[in-house]
Amino acid sequence: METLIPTSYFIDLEHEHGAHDYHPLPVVLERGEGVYLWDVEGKKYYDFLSAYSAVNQGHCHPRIVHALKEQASKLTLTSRAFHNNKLGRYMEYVTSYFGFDRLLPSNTGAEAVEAAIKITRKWGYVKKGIPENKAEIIVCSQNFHGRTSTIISFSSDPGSKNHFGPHAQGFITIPYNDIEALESILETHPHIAGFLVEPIQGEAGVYTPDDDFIRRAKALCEEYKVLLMADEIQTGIGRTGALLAVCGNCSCAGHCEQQKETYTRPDVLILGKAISGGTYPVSAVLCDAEVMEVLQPGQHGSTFGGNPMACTVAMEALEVIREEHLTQNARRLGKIFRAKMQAYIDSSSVVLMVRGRGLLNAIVINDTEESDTAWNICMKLKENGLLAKPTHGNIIRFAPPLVMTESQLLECISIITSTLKTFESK
Ligand code: IF1
Repeated sequence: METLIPTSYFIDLEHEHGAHDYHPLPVVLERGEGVYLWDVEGKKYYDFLSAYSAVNQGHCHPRIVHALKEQASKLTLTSRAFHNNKLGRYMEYVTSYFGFDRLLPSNTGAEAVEAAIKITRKWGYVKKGIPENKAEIIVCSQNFHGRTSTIISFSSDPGSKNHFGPHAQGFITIPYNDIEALESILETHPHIAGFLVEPIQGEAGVYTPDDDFIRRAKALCEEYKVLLMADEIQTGIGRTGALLAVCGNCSCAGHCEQQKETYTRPDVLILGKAISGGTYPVSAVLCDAEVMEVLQPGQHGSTFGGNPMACTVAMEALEVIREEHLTQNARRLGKIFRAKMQAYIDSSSVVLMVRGRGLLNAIVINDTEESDTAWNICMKLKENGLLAKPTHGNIIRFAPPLVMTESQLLECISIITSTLKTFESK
């Protein structure tokens, strides 16, 4: 029998030797399979965070792990100084999968957002005729697009932004879901190159905008010759019950006739997280040739961008989404989840509401942002075998892997509601 090393040992090591840039739940995980995680003491959990929607295909999906192992034993990295036999196929596969001409490969989500900002600015100068260094990009308050210095420059979260200045210029903030504010800025600011937006704001607390927000934003972008930049790093790859959150109500896993009505095609699509099934850092920027061609050799790149491992894993991970109908499963289970939670909320004093789309949902706890009620609920959920974490003080995000079955979901709903009951006022 292997000697069990206690949870505290691992936590203490991190505390003593690492940056304190997170406040994780006190659980130390060592194995994952599908919707399950196991900690170092052998306790089993349902994963209701999916590494912030990176593990849509479930932990250690056998097909993705096999692809990873195969490629790892052949060729992992060449850099872009030379070609490799996976990148071209990957570019063809992913551009066809999402319906765009060109793909820029990168590694983390923030890196892809940064690349999208560079492409959009240069498009503004070269194609729209914006005077050099005058390009502006509109963003939304309560946004989350990553942690790099440029990106936090337009964050509205003091914790993400303060004391990391001087901040980058060229960003204008409007309230989320406010079409009138967007139009007002477009009318009065001639140097706008892009509008960067999350189709659903994940970190802000799973804020779903009005159904026609993205469509109307796209129409305004067309009218004012501005690029619509959709950050689908968290909402993409089936998470919201559609291939992309900008697909609206269509639940197909590709491009179909039905989608034409509900699909709002962005000019710049930013992907990350689940594009690799959570097995390897992979992100991408997709756009049509007219936009991507502003990038010329030597003007962008990265050591690992487009490496054979990333390409191989991502193609398999996307194939799993399609072949296992995970988008459709997320749509169906999401409806069950919100209906069952609403039935509980109708007689709850602890939970104010449930909101979300597909399997990206959140509940709002009836307490202040500063309270630790949501945290305490998550601690109790952990004891009861389910892992979730608050996004802000009083909001708990629920985002299980899309491979979850209905019976597993019903068991999780039972764990969640029975745990919440212990917090109801007597
Ligand atoms: C953290 C949040 C989620 C993202 C969107 C870009 C990125 C993310 C919509 C950057 C990343 C992660 C980052 C991680 C926690 C998590 C997160 F809480 F930070 F905001 F999911 F909501 N666009 N989100 O959600 O991608 O560079 O991380 O690969 O930084 O704490 P990344």
